[in-house]
Amino acid sequence: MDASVSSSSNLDIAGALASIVGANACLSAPADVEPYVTDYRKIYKGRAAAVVFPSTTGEVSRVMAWCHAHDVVVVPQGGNTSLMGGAVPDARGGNVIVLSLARMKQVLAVDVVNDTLTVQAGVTLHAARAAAEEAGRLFPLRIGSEGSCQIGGNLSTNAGGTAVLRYGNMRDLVLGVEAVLPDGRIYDGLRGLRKDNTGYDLKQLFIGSEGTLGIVTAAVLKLMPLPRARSVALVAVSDPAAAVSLLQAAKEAAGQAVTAFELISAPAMKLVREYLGGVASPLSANPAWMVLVELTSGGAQEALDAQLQQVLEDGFERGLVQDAAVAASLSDVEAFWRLREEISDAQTRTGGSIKCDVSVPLSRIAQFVAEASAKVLEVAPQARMVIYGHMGDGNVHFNPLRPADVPAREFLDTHYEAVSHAVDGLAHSYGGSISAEHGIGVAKRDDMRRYKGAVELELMQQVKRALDPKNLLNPGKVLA
Ligand code: 2HG
Ligand code: ZN
Repeated sequence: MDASVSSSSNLDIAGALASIVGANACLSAPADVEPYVTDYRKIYKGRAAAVVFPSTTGEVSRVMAWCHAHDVVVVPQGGNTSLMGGAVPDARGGNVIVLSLARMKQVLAVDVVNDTLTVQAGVTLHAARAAAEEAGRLFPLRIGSEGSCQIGGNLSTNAGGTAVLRYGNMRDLVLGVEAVLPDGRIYDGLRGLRKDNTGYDLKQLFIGSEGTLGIVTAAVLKLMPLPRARSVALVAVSDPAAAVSLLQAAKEAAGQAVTAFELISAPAMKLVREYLGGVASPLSANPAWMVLVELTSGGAQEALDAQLQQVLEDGFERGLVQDAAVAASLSDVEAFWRLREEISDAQTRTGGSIKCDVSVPLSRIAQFVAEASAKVLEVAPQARMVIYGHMGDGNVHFNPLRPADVPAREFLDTHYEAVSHAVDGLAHSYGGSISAEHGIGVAKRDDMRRYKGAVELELMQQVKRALDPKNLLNPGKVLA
């Protein structure tokens, strides 16, 4: 089937948009359109008449105004790394375009006095971090896809990742946003202020709303001091309860220095080691549970190493730590992190992963993991229990995986519903969230309706109608 379709009303969409962005910045041949209508896991495949690549906010505004006038649906796209199908159109086709922010990749300003970085939306997370570092500062958002994901996508999904424990998620890391509304008007909130109580904080509407209310075109990000010291250990623990106690101890001993605290189950570790070609484990045995702990500080490396050592020794004496491997060099640090960050791609490669991205209060997370595991194994006894993630902030990726001898499709068809309802339902009953950091997209849209209150859903609908009355911007994402 063709990835692109001609418009349903003989509208020359590509021609009109090419006149705004330039012929080179508008694709309409099916083979060119194909990568932009397929999500990176190749689960969602949609259709679009064209893909446009504006390079300025003015061009985005003119594209939106034209699409609004002609009832053309616009699906905004950053690095296309969404796990929830949030950045690709659906398969209906018709008058639909993808608007890619990929050409809007200018770093607009670095202000080391105000500690802010102003970027266009298409700047990759990697480039934003590099620009900050060049100025001797840290932009602290850290996620595995940093080479391809873009700041606009990070904002529109309120991205989290591995350093939320210390620095918060994207919502906490932004001071100002510029966004183009569905009718082409520009919301100019590109301010670098830490205090501004002048009415509603409208930028928050565009953060986490997955491109359904406006298209983020630029942002002012917060910069932090660049850590000078970094100490990392992979630690074997008996179970998640021991991991939580170890985290408490680490926070008491090292306070703010505790930057990351990632849980990894044995099946997750086994999978990623195989995926990476059978790399050796830094630990001598194969423990049931591990945590990857990272401390960072602006002080001396030796002092931080000693602090981590002390936390591990105390943990060992209290029976919380069974074994630990401390990274002795930068290449160890990178190798340890690789084991954690490649788990997601290892699952994508294997196929047949039931993605549950849940959060619960930290005080209940150990009990949650135990109860959810038991429930999953009741319905899918052979599933590989790939459980990992940002336990330090209460978020686990609870992703039961097909057994090696069961085809992906068969596993998903048989177990997806029961497993995801069991895990999400339990998370909800624990006062948790069914999507801690991956958003809703289309994948969790119908599930969300089960768990959100009627008033909350109605308010969301009202906000959507107020900003996008024609339902032309990323329709069907987040809300039906
Ligand atoms: C991670 O923490 C990402 O690695 C992806 O959020 C998680 O694939 C996943 O479920
Ligand atoms: Zn994650």
